[in-house]
Amino acid sequence: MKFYSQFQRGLIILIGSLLMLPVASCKSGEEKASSAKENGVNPGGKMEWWREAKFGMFIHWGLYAVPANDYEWHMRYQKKSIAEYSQYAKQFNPTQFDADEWAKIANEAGMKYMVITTKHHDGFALFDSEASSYNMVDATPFKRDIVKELAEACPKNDVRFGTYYSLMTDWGHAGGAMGCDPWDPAQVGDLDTYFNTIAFPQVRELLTNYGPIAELWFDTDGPLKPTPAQTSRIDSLIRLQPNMIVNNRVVPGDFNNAERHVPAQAIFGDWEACDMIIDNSWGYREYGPENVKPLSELIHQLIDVVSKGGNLLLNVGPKADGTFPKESVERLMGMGKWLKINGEAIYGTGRSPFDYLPWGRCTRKGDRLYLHVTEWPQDGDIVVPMPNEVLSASLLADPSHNQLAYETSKGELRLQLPKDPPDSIATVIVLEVKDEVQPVHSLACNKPSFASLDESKSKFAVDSDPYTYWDVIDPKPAWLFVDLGEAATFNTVRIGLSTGKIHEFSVKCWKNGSWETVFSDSDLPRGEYVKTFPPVTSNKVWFDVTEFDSGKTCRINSFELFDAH
Ligand code: JFZ
Repeated sequence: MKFYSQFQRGLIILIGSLLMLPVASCKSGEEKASSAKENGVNPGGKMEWWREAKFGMFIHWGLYAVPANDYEWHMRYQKKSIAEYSQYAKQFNPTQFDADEWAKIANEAGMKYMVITTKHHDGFALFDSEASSYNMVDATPFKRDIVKELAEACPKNDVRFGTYYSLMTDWGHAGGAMGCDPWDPAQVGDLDTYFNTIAFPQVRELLTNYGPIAELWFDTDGPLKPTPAQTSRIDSLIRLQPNMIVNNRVVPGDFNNAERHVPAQAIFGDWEACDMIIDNSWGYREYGPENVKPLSELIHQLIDVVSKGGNLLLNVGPKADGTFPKESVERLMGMGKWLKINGEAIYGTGRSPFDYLPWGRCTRKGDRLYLHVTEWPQDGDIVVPMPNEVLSASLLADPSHNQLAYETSKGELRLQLPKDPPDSIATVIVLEVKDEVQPVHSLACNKPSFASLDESKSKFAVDSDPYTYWDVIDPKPAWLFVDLGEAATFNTVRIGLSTGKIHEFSVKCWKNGSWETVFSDSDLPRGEYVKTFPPVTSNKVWFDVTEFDSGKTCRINSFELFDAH
């Protein structure tokens, strides 16, 4: 350890002990038992069905299904000209496409809505468009309006219909690729002209010709944002469908978005995670069995997202012949089967009052807690960190509601489970409890903190908001220090990284006048990282980041400590 950092640490501890910084309370205290309230949003309005729905189908389909490599970014990755890439339209003849079949699969999977790429970045529209003949009806031998057929089939199958539209990016029309570097002279043009002649008219077509649009998912391939004038044009288009829910990627929308990772912490407000069944590809590409995510991973992700207050939009990339990859259908049927039994613990539920549970996740509806046990306990017991009186405890899958044995002591509930899990992927226990369940947060929540750089941001790693962050920046080692005040016992560290690469890191605690290493580890994954260790008791914790990619932003959204068992 270099003298410099030792010295700095001593100084920080001194300052930390001297300054009794005002600390905002993590307890909101008045979390009421309604899904909207638990998720930190106002009940009612157009979001209601969406908050109940929890699970939707994302579909990425377009010309890129023909080459079936480099997925939906094929055109840009291969630097194909518009003239070259548009040749795929002549081969795009999905004779096996059956809108009713797709909607039926979504329904059987337990999905309540569908969002399809009506036009992705390549600029090719799956719908009949007056604004551009580069569309399914005018440019392919198939000549059918995919969007119309799905918009009609979805409601018949109890699935709401939504549209994805790449608004800021269109590599297939002049001006639409100005947000990235155009690679074909035919792409060069004026962005405003593209908006006025292609994007805005097409969005108008989508919002007027296809009945109610449940969700509109605007996209961009980069950082390009609309100007205020463009935003007001977009707003007036959105008003064509006042009940439509809009994502926030391009304009300030109705919900937040988490793409291909679930943050470690729960998110307040309405949010949606999107992810894929076949790894690393939204649009269809050739894949191997190792690319298909296991059913357990997909079910766990759905539970994780819902327990953190969000919806999951799970992607299918159909093949050029119009069918879903068979493994995708298998996984979807598996999810539907699980939801048929356990749907009560998903639909219409709100986020967990417990920020971390070592054996699984929790969702909540009214005075009911749903415990989703994903790690079946070796000793047969699970602990719920609450003192509430239990009125009933049974397995959700058990129609006779046989009561589980439990005991309460020291403010905790200990439930005795059957020896073997009734469902090896996730078994749900329904608890009916008296009184409101109080939230249990990280021991580090809103405690005074310091960091190497950027000092002013360290508090964002220990607040309860996963959207705020502390960026790990040079010089190395970068570090974050948390002063717990009173000594606390903890056996779990959870870290949420959203971007960048952290190669080497360790957590230390202050013990008998020196820093003791609690653990060291390498390759911090994106999303949720959890490390458990024998309980340690300390009042000061140090998170050291010794090796990281300085070139790319390494963003720590959360650093949490729990005493979990
Ligand atoms: C975009 C598209 O480029 C991609 O092809 C796909 O459609 C996906 C769902 O959305 O990709 C993004 C957009 C935003 C982020 C990451 C990938 N982001 O904000 O992290």
